[in-house]
Amino acid sequence: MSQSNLITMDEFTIRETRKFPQATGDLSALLRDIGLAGKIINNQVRRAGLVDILGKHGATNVQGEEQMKLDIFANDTLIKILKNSTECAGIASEENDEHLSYEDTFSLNSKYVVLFDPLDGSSNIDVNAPIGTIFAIYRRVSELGKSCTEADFLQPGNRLMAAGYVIFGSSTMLVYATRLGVNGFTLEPSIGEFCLSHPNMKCPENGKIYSLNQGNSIKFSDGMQSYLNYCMESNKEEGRPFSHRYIGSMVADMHRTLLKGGIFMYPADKSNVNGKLRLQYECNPMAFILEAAGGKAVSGSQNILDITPTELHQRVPIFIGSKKMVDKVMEYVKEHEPVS
Ligand code: P6P
Repeated sequence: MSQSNLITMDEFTIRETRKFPQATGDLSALLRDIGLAGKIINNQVRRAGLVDILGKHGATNVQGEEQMKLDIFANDTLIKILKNSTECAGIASEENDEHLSYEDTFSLNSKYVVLFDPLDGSSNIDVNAPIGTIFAIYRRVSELGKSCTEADFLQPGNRLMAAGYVIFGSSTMLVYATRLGVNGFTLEPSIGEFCLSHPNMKCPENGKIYSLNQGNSIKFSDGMQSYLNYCMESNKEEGRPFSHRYIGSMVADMHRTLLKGGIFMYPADKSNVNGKLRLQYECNPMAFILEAAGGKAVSGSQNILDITPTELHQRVPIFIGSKKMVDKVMEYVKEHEPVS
């Protein structure tokens, strides 16, 4: 594609805004700011190994997970960029115990809040496997002109205005969803812009790839065990219908699922009764994206987007991807244990 045909993310979001005369362009500006943070983080990720940015930071986060230097860099970058944005009233991050309200006049009068996992999959950093930033954008429920409240960050996923991720993989892409659909933008390094490369992304209704950490299977419920047996038994038939793929980086596993179809699962198990992944800045944004692309996302007992959050860092089980595959695994889960 010649550079004259490139549509940058800014041009695209402005065009989308023009479809709605009453739209103010604030969301487009916020997405631009998140894109800027993504480019800055990308710069460090691409040079990891050459600069003193690899390895452990020497502290743990609220989850009790060891923080990597790049985790901290990504978190600090997002906090700074969104503080300088004129569209963000405050943030909540996987790396921060509490939400953060920006107190300058612009921010106090901004109508959006952003939740993010600044660098998901960071255990993959040192082995050069794909990692990513996940973000979720809500309209604040607290009063304009005043500080954000916790309620701004405990909204259900069905109240999301937009959600997306930046994947630092073989190329760097920003994928975001609004209620209008899902679009993907690839970073063109020569001009430093995210350019439209995957318009109107749709998740295939069915797929052949199941993605989960099989190492946990001994702790899975009978329903999950029976589903895995179904996948492996099916492979004895003519023409293997299933492949197992698991990168251990949610953004990478979800990007593949969105593009190729399949199902990603992080179920509850005997030692993690709520699974591992966090509702507000991992499961809800991914569920919003996949449902906007025609996929499905459930916790087992309900749609992810309908869960009313009670804690900022709460975890939920997740089954997400091609609608028919999610329905199939739920048949097994519900057959063996009527979910609450
Ligand atoms: P496990 C990365 O730490 C992460 O939060 C997700 O990106 C990933 O899907 C999951 O945890 C991997 O967890 O237990 O399989 O290592």
